[in-house]
Amino acid sequence: MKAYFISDVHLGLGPREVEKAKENRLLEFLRGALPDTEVLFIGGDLFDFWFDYDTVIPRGFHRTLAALQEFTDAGKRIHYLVGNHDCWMGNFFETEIGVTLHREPFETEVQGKRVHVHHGDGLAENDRGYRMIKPLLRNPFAVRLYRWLHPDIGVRIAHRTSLSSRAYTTTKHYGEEQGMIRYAERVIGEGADIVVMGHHHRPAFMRLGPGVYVNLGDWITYNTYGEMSEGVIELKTWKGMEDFGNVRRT
Ligand SMILES: [Mn+2]
Repeated sequence: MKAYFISDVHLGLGPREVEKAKENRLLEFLRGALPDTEVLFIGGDLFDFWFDYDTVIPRGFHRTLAALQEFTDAGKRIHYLVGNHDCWMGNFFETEIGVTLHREPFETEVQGKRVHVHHGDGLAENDRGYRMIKPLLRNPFAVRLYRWLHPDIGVRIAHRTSLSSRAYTTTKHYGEEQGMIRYAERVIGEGADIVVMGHHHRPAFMRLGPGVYVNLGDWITYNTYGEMSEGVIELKTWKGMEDFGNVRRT
């Protein structure tokens, strides 16, 4: 049985046709992985924006939601760590789909290894601005206020904000990967075996002392995923997509 890891699919990011094609790739991956999955990890930003109301969920992603449901229906666990784009999640994924939702980085044991999962946001040394904004974005009062907007209006605003937040973060990429590696070194020093992140949208696989740092890349450009079996993690490129030079296997 295997553990699979994906991150940064950003469903809903682009034009309809691009998103449909991306979701098709993701669904094919998920359906292929399902039979031998023991646990599926989602490292954040599965959606470019997500907000669930008490009675309403966003349209456009029902096929992905159903595919995830198939995992939990089959008794497979899903660990979903929210990213900076899907951090306004309510309880839909927990109560309806049955995923284990994490709002903070977490560590869990998989196949006898300590796996540490962090989305990767807020680790850049020079990103003090984002670190100040982050608690505000997650402020429960702001979320409650937002809930009162009509979904058609709220989602439109969020999409615009999400785009500007991306423009902001892409200009702030300096030092981001160094910050991630430094963080990975620290938690490996504290006993983690495998540190998994996303957010950077660039796949990476690095041995750091006794541990491994894996950046899962994204499903916008790279279509990369982690596959762990018998305690060994590999970073792979989804079939049919070009292999990238820095995607390595152990
Ligand atoms: Mn992100």
